[in-house]
Amino acid sequence: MRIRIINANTSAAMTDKMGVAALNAARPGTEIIAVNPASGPITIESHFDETIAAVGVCEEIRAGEAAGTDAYVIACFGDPGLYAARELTNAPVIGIAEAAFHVASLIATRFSVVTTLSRTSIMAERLLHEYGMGNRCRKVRAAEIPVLALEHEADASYRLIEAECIRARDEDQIGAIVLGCGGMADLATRLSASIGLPVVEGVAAAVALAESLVTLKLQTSKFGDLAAPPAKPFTGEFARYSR
Ligand code: 5HY
Repeated sequence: MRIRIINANTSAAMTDKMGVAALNAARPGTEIIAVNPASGPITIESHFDETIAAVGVCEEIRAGEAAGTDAYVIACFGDPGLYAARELTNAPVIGIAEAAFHVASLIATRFSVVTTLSRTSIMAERLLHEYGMGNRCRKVRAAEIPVLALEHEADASYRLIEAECIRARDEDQIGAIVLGCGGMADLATRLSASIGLPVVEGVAAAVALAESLVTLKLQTSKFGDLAAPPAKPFTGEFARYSR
């Protein structure tokens, strides 16, 4: 089966890292195609970034449809464009935040999220409520590092994330930690060994769930709101979406 991992930001180094994490999680024989939009924010650290990035995610779904794809993963922790993406394909589409929350809830009664910036914590909190996972999460914590620091200052970033994970373990009465950024895809094993708790990373969780849905022959429901969007004219820059 062929799974398209869509990093919603345009940092190619982060896309490559997610591709490796996805391949490590995938079953033998699963083909992983890791991509990012051609245009958009280099990182997603605001509501504005997220809104612009969602258009790029939709473009990558369209490209994936043309190439043939069995399942999609939206690899950004705000799950930008998730519902729009589901309208554009019959294949399953899984966001890394929703995958990580669900997987963590299967191995622990309560978990905490460790993300990059306090500013983006609100996105994880909003998704927890939207997905009905609010009562499973004790706390969304921020290590206070910009997303690009995960690439450029990897060692210092790791130490800050590890320190926040230790605080979560010691203060939150949790059984697991969810990493709240796609750029942390390479850190789960090392962190888990260091802090002694299961650490759930969304790219791997989403790949495993995507493979399961394909195996179960379950596709996105086209009954109701996830049916293809109604055909209509689009104007200006978005005229290419006219049908
Ligand atoms: C992410 N931003 O997963 C997010 C999440 C975050 O560029 N990729 C981004 O808040 O760090």
